[in-house]
Amino acid sequence: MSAEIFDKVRGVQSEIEAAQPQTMEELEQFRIKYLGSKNIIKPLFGEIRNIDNERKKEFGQLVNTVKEVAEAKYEALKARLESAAEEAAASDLDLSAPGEPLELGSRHPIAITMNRIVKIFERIGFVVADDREIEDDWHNFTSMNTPEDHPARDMQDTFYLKDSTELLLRTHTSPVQARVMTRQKPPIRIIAPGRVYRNETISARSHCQFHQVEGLYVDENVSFADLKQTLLYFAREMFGPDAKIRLRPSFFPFTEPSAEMDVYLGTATEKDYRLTKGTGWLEILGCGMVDPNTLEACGIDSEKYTGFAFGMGIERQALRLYDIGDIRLFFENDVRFLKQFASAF
Ligand code: 2NL
Repeated sequence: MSAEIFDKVRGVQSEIEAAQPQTMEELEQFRIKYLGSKNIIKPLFGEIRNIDNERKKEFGQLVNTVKEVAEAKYEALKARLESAAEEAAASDLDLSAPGEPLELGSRHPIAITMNRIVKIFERIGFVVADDREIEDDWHNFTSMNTPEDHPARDMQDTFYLKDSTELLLRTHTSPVQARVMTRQKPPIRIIAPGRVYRNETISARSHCQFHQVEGLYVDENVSFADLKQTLLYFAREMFGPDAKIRLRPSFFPFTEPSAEMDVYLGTATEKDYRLTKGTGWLEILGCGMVDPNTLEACGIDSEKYTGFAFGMGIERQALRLYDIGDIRLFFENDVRFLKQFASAF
């Protein structure tokens, strides 16, 4: 009786050793038969009760060996079939095929325009200043001589952070300059480009986020003549050597006197006629002499120092530069729009 059962177990072992699964499917059949939950080795362990006592140990070892042989064979076959599959996949690789093209990005038209403006001022000694977009009420409004009841401070016009009357999204880059003035003594000659926010209904002409470049020059004896000459230089660099400018009286809380500057484009082309509403003049920035209240708020002696400041919106100039009809295109990031702008900046 014992000998017969021994032979049966050895038969299973030979069967395992002879098996030649060629595919993952055949290997799975092998696994189910010898290692699965209903495998044919398991019941062999039960046969031990039919074995003569003196051979029980030998039998147990034999069945264990068969089980180990099945496990080892399965692992080896699995590794071999997997690496064969990888090799097959690798042989599909055609090293002579042309590579995927590396798409080169391009600058955003707002960045191109902003960089152009910044470079013009850098050439005459202005240094770029940068700071946070989430500002406090003091740096955005109070230091800028903007009274409590000014409409710009209204919840309707400015984005305040949730549950806060103190923190807001800056409405201009002036707080960057306020921060420089509070920590640095004159002479100060800085340019502050950046993103700003206003709570406005989005349309083709206006958006709740836009970009600004502001400039500030504070020193002894800075005059309105310095402001005017600096802006004339800017207009000639930006619009060509024949550019003409005019200053119209205006009002800003943070400057006194204040002015708005127009550049003469003429009406020769249909585009210039349309942009200037037939006048030839295009409004491009606001400016003025820094209000003494603003200098004092930022810790600068307004008896000793004076300064000029100016601010301009970028979107409107970019719309003009590239003849774009809708401001929303700047913020949608549609690649078909963006890839039309190439620039060295
Ligand atoms: C506009 C007008 C302006 C300023 C911005 C300024 C900054 C400091 C002190 C005083 Cl730190 N003024 N900035 C001055 C005049 C006009 O912007 O229409 N911007 C789009």
